[in-house]
Amino acid sequence: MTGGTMKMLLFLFWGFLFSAVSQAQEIPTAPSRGQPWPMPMSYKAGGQLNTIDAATFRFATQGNDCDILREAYIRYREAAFKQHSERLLVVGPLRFRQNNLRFMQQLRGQENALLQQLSVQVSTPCEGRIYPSLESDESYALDVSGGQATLKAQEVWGALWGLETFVQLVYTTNSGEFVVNDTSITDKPRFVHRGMLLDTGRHFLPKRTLLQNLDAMAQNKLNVFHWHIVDDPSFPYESRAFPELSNKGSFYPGSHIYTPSDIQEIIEFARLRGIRVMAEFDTPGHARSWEEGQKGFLSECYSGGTRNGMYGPADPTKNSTFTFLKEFFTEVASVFPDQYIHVGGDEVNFTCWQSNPAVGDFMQKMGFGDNYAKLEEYYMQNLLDIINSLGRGYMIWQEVIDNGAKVREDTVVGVWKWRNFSWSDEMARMTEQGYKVVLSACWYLSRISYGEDWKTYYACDPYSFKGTDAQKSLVMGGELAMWGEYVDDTNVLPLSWPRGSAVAERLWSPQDVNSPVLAEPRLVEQRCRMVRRGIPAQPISGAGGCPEEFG
Ligand code: CP6
Repeated sequence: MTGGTMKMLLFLFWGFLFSAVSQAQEIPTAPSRGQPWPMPMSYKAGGQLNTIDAATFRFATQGNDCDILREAYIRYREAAFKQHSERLLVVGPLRFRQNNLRFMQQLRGQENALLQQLSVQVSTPCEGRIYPSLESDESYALDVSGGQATLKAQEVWGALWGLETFVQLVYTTNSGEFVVNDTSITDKPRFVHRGMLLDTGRHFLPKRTLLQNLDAMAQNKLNVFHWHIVDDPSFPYESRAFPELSNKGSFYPGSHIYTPSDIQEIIEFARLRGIRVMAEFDTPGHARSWEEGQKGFLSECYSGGTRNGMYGPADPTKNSTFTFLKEFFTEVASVFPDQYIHVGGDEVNFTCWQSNPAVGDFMQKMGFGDNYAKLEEYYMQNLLDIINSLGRGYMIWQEVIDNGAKVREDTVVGVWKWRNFSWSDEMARMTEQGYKVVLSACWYLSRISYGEDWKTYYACDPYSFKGTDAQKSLVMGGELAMWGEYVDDTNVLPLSWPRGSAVAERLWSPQDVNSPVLAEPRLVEQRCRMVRRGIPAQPISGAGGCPEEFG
């Protein structure tokens, strides 16, 4: 038997089986395929199908047009039709496929409507270099019915998410047709800050992987790339003003660095997807790598009255520390356009400061006694004043507030630590003091464990703390965190996806969309969709597969 005959027989067999199954089942009112992730605020879908001809389908802007939309159409055309139809199309000659389609249509008792375009209407002008922000309107409405499809959004940011949703609704029938069910969606995010932390200080991540990850974030409607760019082990950020920082402090100078043009490209790529890039330069702790190219930035540690060659946190006793920081962050503010800069402030170890006699003298002079939290507060206060003078807001880790620093009222506090057995206490404490908070304590995806741990991430709700409505309104959202100790280019994407999708739905969808049982089939489909669109997303349920995973 030839391969061709074999294929045809197989096709006939599957066609027979399919028709038997189809006749036995009710036509579902909501499709089992083409379901969006994260779940929209309101989602209604009917059994009526609209067929799309990939060759002639178009996105049609009504009114406001801009580069963001035009670029998105190019991406989303590719994503919509990058499906397994090509695989199935090779099975059997054309007349069989057409027969099968006709048969399916008879089953339904009516012809599918032909969907020729998606009309896109954005109310606010979007031309020019506009960036997403905490104030962005991300809402949209999407309707597909009887061969007509419209997407309406106030701002282009909502339109981008609407395009993502639309493309997720497209799937292929067994006969290889692209179809969308009649659908009506009104949608907006539950939280404004839906972030992902990537750590490029422990292991370098190449630019192409960061870009690919931004694509994955957009597929899950995450809107903040929190770039923990440098840390103790390495300083890959190439500074124009202080080139020695990366020349001396990166793992492989010249290759494992982010040049100004790399960073510009990453920010632009993110902007076109409605994603903010918030850089974190963590000090005074976690800053060992800074010392290599900026001698004297860190305090020296002592043993038995003499220097022991070790370094501690940044040295708050010298004026030169703050003149350097002012110049450095002035550059950072010119490189990263986001309204917020993350300045760290976590895990400051006092033992080195305690060992250093000059630090001791400074403590006395400042009247801090032996309260080293006061010294940390002094450092952070100076740094925050610098960021403030640059006209930027700042995000910090929770310890800065724990230590009593006075900060701007629009400060966003990252809650990462479990205190008294619960991060809830910390959320309550911070919001009680009127600070905006972003939760990451329950979303350390870099923690590797066996089994379906996406369910624990899915179950964590940022409102799970005791507080008033006013306190709850200070919750900006959350972030999944991919700390880099055991994460590099070989595993960052599989570890992040689709486990990160679980966090993304928690941050986007209404609070009551929280059943892991209902989520699982949609998450499996989302994972396959990500694989299809080029993201090596790992499997999440005990068994199964995607039709095109080995394509
Ligand atoms: N690196 C930096 C880290 C962590 C933090 N800051 C961290 C600590 C403990 C856990 C997860 C992450 N690796 N710079 C704390 C924000 Cl469990």
